[in-house]
Amino acid sequence: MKADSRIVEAKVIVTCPARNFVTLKITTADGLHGIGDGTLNGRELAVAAYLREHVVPCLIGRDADRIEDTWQYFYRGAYWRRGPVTMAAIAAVDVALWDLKAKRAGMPLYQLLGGRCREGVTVYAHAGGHSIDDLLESVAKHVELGYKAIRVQAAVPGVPDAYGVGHGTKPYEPADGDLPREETWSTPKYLRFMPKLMDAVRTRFGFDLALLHDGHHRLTPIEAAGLGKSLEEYGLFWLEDATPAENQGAFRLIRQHTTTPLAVGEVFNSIFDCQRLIAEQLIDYIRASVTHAGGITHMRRIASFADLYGVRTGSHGATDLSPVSMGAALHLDLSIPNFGIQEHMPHAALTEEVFTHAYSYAQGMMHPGEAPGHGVEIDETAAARFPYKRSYLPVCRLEDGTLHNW
Ligand code: KDG
Ligand code: MG
Repeated sequence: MKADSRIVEAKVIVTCPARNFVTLKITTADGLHGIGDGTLNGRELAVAAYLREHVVPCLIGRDADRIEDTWQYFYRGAYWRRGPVTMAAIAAVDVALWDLKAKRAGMPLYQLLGGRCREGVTVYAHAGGHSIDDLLESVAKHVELGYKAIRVQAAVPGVPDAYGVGHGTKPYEPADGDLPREETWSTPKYLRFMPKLMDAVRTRFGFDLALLHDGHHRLTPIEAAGLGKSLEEYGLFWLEDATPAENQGAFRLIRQHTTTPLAVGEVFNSIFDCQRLIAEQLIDYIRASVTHAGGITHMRRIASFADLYGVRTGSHGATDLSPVSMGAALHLDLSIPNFGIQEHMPHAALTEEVFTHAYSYAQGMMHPGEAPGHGVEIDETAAARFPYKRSYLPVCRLEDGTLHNW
């Protein structure tokens, strides 16, 4: 069949198999298709409408092979640049086009991106517990599964809702409210508890295991500096999102006080969100993701820029990024020189009924597989069985009722 890469259809699929996902499926005149993820947790329908109302009409008739030009068309051409909704929509288009191009070439995406730089993608898992003992059991389970890097989070004594701990026996899933649930937080209690937690984990598991921790934006810069300092002896792989990063200069203060490696960026949507953080070497890992930072095209730019300054990638990979995002991320991770680590939070069984994938996990590493494209497909009939369900992330308040960063 003669290749004809004109786009004839672009469909937005919203589905909720265990949680909400927004998928864009682009089909070309010669019958090939590619899919991209545009999921923005708690704001899914904003991206779906942006795609349907403003992007899809411009896609029809365009040449799917012109990936960079299409990226520029929707970024530069729209006049209104950046922002999570815009950049997730651009990402959905971009990843679908890379998927299409790799399928057309008959090769896995990582080959098109330059080939592999390593044997596989080292991933970190999430361990969490309602107490330190509970957390240690969760770490032990993940060690048994072969993980060499583990994020540790536990309930903080006296704090009803610490970040990263599931409710009851349910797996951790924060977007659980028809309206935002309100959580309560105490920074002093958390700061007193953290060295005890790390000490318990190191005492039981030694220093070979890479340990990560997510502060989830709850600290001021000076509090974050203190935490980094108090955890230095435990040799963390990284301390994540220690303080909000709208003010990139805030990280200078943390850096001046501690050698604990710093990771930030899961909420970033543009290279300009991390320009200063990277150029001034204020962080060690950039956590931007393919879905929230403009797709493979923009993530490659961020990674190349980071490489100039010795900053490595550590992409966000929570379950609110669809398997399409995970597939695309793994191809990127495999193909760039300055890959650091990839987050791996396995999707629910229901999610995997809708999304099939070529990627796999074994012994602490993932591989994107050898299927042409990014290797992830959506079963539209299965997707239709799970209609959208409004779900919000929680909001967070301090003990005196002040609204805080969740
Ligand atoms: O949408 C919010 C989640 O993706 C976020 O809370 C997960 O912080 C997170 C992480 O590091 O995976
Ligand atoms: Mg995080």
